[in-house]
Amino acid sequence: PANDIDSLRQPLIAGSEKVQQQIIPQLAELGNEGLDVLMEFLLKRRENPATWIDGKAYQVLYNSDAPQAKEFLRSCFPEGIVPLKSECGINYNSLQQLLAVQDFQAADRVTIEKMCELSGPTAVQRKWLYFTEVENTSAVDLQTINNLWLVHSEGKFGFSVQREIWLSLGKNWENFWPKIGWKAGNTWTRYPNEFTWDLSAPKGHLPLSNQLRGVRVFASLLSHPAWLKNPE
Ligand code: UYC
Repeated sequence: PANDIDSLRQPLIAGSEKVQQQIIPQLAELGNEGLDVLMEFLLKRRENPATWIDGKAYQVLYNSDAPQAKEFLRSCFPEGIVPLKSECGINYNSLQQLLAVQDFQAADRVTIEKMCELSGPTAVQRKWLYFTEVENTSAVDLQTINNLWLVHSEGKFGFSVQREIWLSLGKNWENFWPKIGWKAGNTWTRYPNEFTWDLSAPKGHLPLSNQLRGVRVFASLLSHPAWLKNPE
């Protein structure tokens, strides 16, 4: 195992994302010494914004029973690897924890709830948003939610991913829906069972945004100035 570890450490640090993606699960299988390499890796990279590669490494540690991994996360990353910044005093720990265990369905529900919380008590009670509320939503908070999704989904899920696809299609909704797996032919994908709640889903499949009341809310979300700034 010592040899295995040494032959994996270097490409983990210096390899392409594709190489790193393959090495992380291999390290996970090597027990405590593999976990040590992943901890060292996360610490080295902590000054930089977390990427989905950091997310993969973090998830291995988060989902490990090893006491050393638990202790490491408790002392170095008690709130995960994405800074949970909020301008509205909102706590994103529950979203972070659900995404860390890849419970995308529960994370999607919490995302809808947090989006309502961001807009205030009337939206919380209503359980859905007006597009004017979305326009006034904090960019910092939207970036936090988005970064959590990105980092814990191999960069596959998140509003900014949906926005890129939407823009690439000239904002054409009818082309957009099938692309992200929300519609097939004339048939909307049925909530919740027909959606794909794992990484085999098409890019941009999650988070969901109920289209029952029209596309204006979603259009506002994808046009929000939050996506013009580089996420920190
Ligand atoms: N649902 O079909 N959706 C719900 C989606 C539509 C409907 C929730 C997404 C089409 C009803 C979420 C799609 C439609 C309810 C989503 C989708 C429809 C409901 C839970 C593909 C019928 C019960 C959160 C675009 C043709 C609630 C919430 C209600 C719920 C998401 C029906 C996350 C992405 C047009 C009847 N659907 N939704 O908002 O309000 O309740 O009656 O988008």
